[in-house]
Amino acid sequence: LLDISWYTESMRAGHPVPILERHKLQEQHNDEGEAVVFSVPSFACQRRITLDNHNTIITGALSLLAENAELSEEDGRGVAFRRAAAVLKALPEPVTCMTQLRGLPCLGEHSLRVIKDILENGESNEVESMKQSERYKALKVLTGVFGVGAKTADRWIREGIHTLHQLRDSGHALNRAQQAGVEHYDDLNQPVSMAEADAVGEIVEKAVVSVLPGAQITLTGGFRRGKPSGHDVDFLITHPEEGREEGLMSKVVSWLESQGFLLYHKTSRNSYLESANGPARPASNMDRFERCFSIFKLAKKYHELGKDAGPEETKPAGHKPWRAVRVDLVVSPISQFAFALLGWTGSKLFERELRRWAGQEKAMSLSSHALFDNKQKRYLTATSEEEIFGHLGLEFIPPSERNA
Ligand code: DCT
Ligand code: MG
Repeated sequence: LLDISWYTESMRAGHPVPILERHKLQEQHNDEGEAVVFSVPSFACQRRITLDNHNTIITGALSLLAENAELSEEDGRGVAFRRAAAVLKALPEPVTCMTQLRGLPCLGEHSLRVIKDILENGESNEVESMKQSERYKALKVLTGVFGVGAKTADRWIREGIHTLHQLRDSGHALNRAQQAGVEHYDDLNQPVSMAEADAVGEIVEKAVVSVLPGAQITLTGGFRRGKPSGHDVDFLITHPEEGREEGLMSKVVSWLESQGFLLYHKTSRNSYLESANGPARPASNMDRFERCFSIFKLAKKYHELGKDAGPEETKPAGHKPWRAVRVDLVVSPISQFAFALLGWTGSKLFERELRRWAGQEKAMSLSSHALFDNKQKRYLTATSEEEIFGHLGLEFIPPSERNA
């Protein structure tokens, strides 16, 4: 017989219980007769993960370990910690003892040790000392420069460069992206608000309809998932008539540049999902799918002028009437739009897990261009995200619940 008092209690306390979990949770007591043993499906794309998280101390610690692994180019370890964090994010209430975690997927020995430490001592020793380490601090500072990845940062650290001052004094030749990154360092390391994302959206919309009437833009990335802030603003651009989007990116970029909105831009063929999945897109569309990494010059609103960074002001950037904001633009033909939308909405782990699900459970290859059925040897088309989840045999998860 099921005891679901924990469930009604958390509902009463205003904690939404993920729908998918509701019927999958084994509502039971542990030996002490109190806490619930949780149950969570193995793939993050089977879970509904909203932004309200009942285990922020644990997920924060695991995310820091993931970040540190990624910055040290240990991607396997990074993914393992991300997966562990995403399991904790799915729990309907705070964890109080280790027995509640029995049988949960993706919790390796290392993650369990960290969780135990937090439950017993309120924080993780390992994470606290990592945060204080010179190497971690230097990696954060250097990879905080737009255009600097883990490899470059590591090389510089081995040369004794730990700060921006030391980088400047080192005489290293920086590429165009890195120069822009150093120049706009403070702005780019300050989170972008939803209001700023909207302001950028208005500009991009104006650019897009000016150069191609009928073209449409969609806000993707974290803001589409309902995040209140982000490190950049992501947009997907398309046109309802197949083929009309060809050549659109360069026109949009020229318009933005002529109006003085761009501090930096670099356009490339989009390819971030291809390497892991092979040729999961029709070759004929290769040259149509473009991505532009840019830095916008965004005018500050009247009330923001003079106050600059707000209450926690660290380094006043003078009273300049604008700030630099990272913006990613992607153009997709309408035939691939649903795949592009799903691929660019994230989160990164949710996307990774969707692709892993497709490959391991369905013998399909998913990218932000297409879905290929390896058994039927054909592409499965879709005009909506719902259809793609359907092809994959997954319950549809709306963007606000993809915050794995
Ligand atoms: N994406 C992905 N894999 C990558 C890069 C991007 O799946 N290697 C997808 C997932 C999110 C989306 O593109 C946008 O990427 P980001 O802007 O890096 O992520 P975000 O969720 O928007 O995070 P933030 O709010 O910090 O911008
Ligand atoms: Mg983003």
